[in-house]
This record gives sequence, structure tokens and C-alpha cells, in this order.
Amino acid sequence: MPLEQTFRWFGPKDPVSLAHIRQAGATGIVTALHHLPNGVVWSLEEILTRKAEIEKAGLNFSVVESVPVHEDIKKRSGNYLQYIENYKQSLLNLGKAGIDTVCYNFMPVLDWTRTDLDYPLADGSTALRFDATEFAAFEVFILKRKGAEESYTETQLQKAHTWYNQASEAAKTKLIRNIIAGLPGSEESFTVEEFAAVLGTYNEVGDAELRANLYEFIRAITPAAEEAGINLAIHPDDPPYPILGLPRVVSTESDAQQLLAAYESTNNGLCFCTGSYGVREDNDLAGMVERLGSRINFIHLRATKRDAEGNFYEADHLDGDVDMYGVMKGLVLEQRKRISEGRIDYRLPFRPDHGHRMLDDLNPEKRTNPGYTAIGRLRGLAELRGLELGIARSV
Ligand code: DNO
Repeated sequence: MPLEQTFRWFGPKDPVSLAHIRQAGATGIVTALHHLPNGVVWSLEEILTRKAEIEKAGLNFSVVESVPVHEDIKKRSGNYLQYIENYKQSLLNLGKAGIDTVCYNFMPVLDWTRTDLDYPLADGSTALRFDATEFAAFEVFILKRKGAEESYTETQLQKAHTWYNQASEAAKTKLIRNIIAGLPGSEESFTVEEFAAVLGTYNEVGDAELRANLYEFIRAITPAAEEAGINLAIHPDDPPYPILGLPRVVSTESDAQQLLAAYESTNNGLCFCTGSYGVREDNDLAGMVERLGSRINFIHLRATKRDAEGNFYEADHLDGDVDMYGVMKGLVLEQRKRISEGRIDYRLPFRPDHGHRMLDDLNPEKRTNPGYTAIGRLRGLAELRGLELGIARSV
């Protein structure tokens, strides 16, 4: 049996329709109630309405990505106790609706971060990219974050300064927008002033505090997930290291092991995002699947290509630095193991994460979500599906 092939869908406003997703060959939908503000309870009624819409198109509501975690929970401040109760209630309601997988992340303030959303590749398509120099220019010279210089070497600062001096106003505005105006699926968006103020609210929350808050959160919600029959899947940090002076605690294999140990249950599991973990050279992805496989509840497959200066871009799904063969082989074996052990969670939903802007999507008139074009992801899914079939037939 193949791993479950899924596609992310941003709801009725997504320019990529459910009908098109079905033609891409995916059977499962990954989505969220994006119209609800962060922190509120997802009502059974709203969940069922969305589910019916998906099923009407001949697809399954496979994974929720994400039920967002309120900033108060990450900081254990303000109304965090209430927000945790709300979170548990949303899980119970999702369980009642028959949903069994929920993704979330615990990144302070910003979800995924890129500097360039249309980086031209040699073949004429465009990709998402993270440019370390531009990011440094943003935080040191535009945001003027206190102490930001300390995260950079003299050479990096010089390069950032040169970029800042030479870039046009339009380029600067675009950079700001790319970083803080919210990428698809992000839960928040900010102006520069708002952003500086929000960063300040983390002054007292360092690595140790954020870790403790995450593990407390996991211990609080996993019993509700067990009751609801829901497998939780925490998405790693993207990029997988601290940025903007904010702590990041889901970036490495050791981080993953610690959070899994905080509550031993298959309901407390991982979203194995090869694109995020794969930005770090010290993350051995195929080895991680072998060692952590029994706790992987959801999978994002994508390959980044990094360089020595800390830049990376999103390469083709089977290209880049990720050993996609090794990862896929590990997943195929994990699924067989689950079936032989009688586990019910052997679907192992994966989605082609992001895709290039290519072919018809390069038309400037056409509205697309950065990273979430139909065509680029369709190519990714097609390649991954073929890789899986080849492996499954030969092992
Ligand atoms: C980006 C996504 C993230 C992810 C969240 C999960 O493309 O992988 O936005 O959905 O971090 O909570």
C-alpha cells in the first residue's frame, strides 16, 4: 500500500481548487480553518462543513495543518491556560469529526521565513530562497534590533551593509514584506513597528524557557489527543536555528528526541519536514527516519540546497541536499513495520512541500501562493510517487 499522497489546500480562497488537486493524483487534503482567529475553539459544525466540502470533491480531509498555538502559550503569559483549554477542545471536536492528524509548530512570532519568493533558477522557473546577507540587512539596518550585530561576523555585517546601501527602496520594501507580512499559512503578519514590539515580548523567554513551555504544552494536550484519537505532529523550525534573537527548540534530532520524551505516546509525534530539518548539515535525515520513524505522524517532502554562506533555496524535490531516496526508503519500511505490528496509523500522509513557479504559473496575471503553485507541487508529487513505487517494488 502506498503512503497517503496529500496536497495542502488553503480553503475556498485558494487559487488551486480541490478539483485540480484531485487531477494531481492526491487523495488526501491538508488544510485548516484559516478564517478563524488564533486561539478560538474550532466548533464541530465548522469542521464538519469543511470536511463535507472536501469529500464532495472526492477527497479525504486527511490532516489539519495547523491548529495554531497562541503566542501566550509559547510564553506562558496572559491567558495561556484558557488557550490551552481551547486547544484541547478543538482537538476533541476534530476527533469527533473523524480527523486523526493535527500539525502545529512552536516557533515564536514568525512561522517560516524566506527573503526571496521568486528566485530565478537556470531552467526559467523560480523558487523560494533564504539569503543570509539580506536577512542580516533586515535585522541590523532596517529593524535595527538591539544586539543583532552579535549574531554575525564582521564580513557578514559588511556584506549586509553593502546590500543595504545599494538596494533600492522598492527592494527594501519587498524584503520587509517577504519576511514579516506573512507567507501562506502563517498565522500572523506585521508592520516593522509592530514586529519590533512583538519581539520585545520575548525578552524573558530564552531557550530553556521556550523548551519548558513546549514540553508543558505537550503534556497538557496529548491526553486530550489520545482521547480524541488524534496524532499530533509538530513541525520543525524553518529555518532550523535561532533567528532575530528568538529561541528555537525544534531544529535538530536531539530537540525532536527531547520533545518526544516529554510525553511517551504515539499521539505525541513529529511532522517530518525534510525541507526544514534538511537546511542543517548536521541533521542526518535518513537516519532520523530510522531512529524516530515510529513517532512520525505526518511528512513534508522537499529538498533545499544550501551553501557555505548560510543561504539556501528550494531545489527540485529529488535534487538538493536531502537524501530523498534514503528518506523514502525509511518511510516505506516504517509503513510495513506499522502494518505488521497491527498499528492503525499506517497511512503515513505525506505532501510534496512547496514547488517551483513554472510553466503557466509564471504568467504575471495568474495569482499563485508563493511555494504553493499547483504545477510545481504536481511535479514534486509525481516524482515522489515514482520514487516510492520504485523503492516499494525493490525492497
Ligand atoms: C510552510 C509550512 C509551515 C507549516 C507550519 C506548521 O510552508 O510548512 O507554514 O505549515 O509551520 O504549523
